[in-house]
Amino acid sequence: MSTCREQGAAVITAMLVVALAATAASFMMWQNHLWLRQVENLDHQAQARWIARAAVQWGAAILDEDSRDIDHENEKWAASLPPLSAEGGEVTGFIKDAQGLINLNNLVRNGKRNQSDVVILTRLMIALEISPDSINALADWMDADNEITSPGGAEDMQYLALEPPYRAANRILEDVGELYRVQGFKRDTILKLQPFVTALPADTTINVNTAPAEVLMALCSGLQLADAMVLIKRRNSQAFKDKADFQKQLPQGVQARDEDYNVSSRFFYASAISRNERVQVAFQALLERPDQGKTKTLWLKQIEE
Ligand SMILES: [Ca+2]
Ligand SMILES: [Ca+2]
Repeated sequence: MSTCREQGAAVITAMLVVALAATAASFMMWQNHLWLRQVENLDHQAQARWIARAAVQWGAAILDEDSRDIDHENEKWAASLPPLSAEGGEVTGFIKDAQGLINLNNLVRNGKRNQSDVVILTRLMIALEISPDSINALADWMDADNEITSPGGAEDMQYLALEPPYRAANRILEDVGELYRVQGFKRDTILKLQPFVTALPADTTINVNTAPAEVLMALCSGLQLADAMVLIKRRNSQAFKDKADFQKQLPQGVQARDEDYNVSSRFFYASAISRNERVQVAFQALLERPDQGKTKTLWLKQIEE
C-alpha cells in the first residue's frame, strides 16, 4: 500500500516538475519574445533618431543656400518638408524663424537689465493681460547682481526661502522652460507667453518679416492689432525688403527703435518627426546661421510628444 502511495506521489511530483518546466519554458519564451520586441524597438528608435537628425542637417543645408540679406516665410526654408519615406518609415519636418519671437535674454545684456527690452516685453505682457511686474523678477533672475528690483523682483533671498530652496541663476535663460523657476511665472502665464517668446544664446533683433501681430505690437509703440494685421497682409505678398521699407509702412505716430528689429535672422528652430514601425520620435534643434560660413546646430534634443 505504502509502495503504491509512494509511486503515486512520485508520479505527481514528476507531473509537477513537467508542469513547472513547461511554465518556465513558456515564461522564458515570453521573456525572449519581450526581449526581442525591446531590441527591435530600440533598433527602430535608433533608426528613427538617426533619420530625424539627418532631417535637421538637411534643414541646415537649406539655410546655407538661402540668401542672408532677407528672411521671410515665402522662402524655401519656411516650407514644411512633406512626409518622405525613409528606411521603412517616414520623416517630416519644418523650420521656424526663432527671431520672429521676443528673445527674453535681451532683457539682460552684459549682466545688466536693458530698459528698451523691458519696454518691449511690458507691451507684450499688457497685450496678453499678464501683470508686467514679473518682468522685474525675470531681470533679477538673469542679472549679475543680488539686488531686488521693485515691484515684483526676486533674488536669492526669495528663492532660498522656498522648499526646496534654490538660488537665482544670475545668468541668461537656457530655455523658456526655466521660467517655471522664476517668481511670478505661473503655468498659465508661461502658456500665454510661450507662443511669442524665446531664449536665444545671444542678443538678437526681431525679424519683422516673420513676427506675429502680438510681437509687432510689442516692438512698435502705438501699433494697434488691426494695423499689425495690415502689415502682415502686406508682407505676405511682398516682404519688407529692408528696415527703411518697414519704417515707411508704419502708420503715422507709430515707432520702432532702429536697433530692435531687422528683416533677416541668424537663429532658426528646426523640428523633425520620424516614424519607424511602432516608434515615433520628435527632435528640435536650434540652428545658428552666421553671416559667413555654414549653419551650425547649437543644440538638438528629443522632445516629448
Ligand atoms: Ca533668406
Ligand atoms: Ca540677479
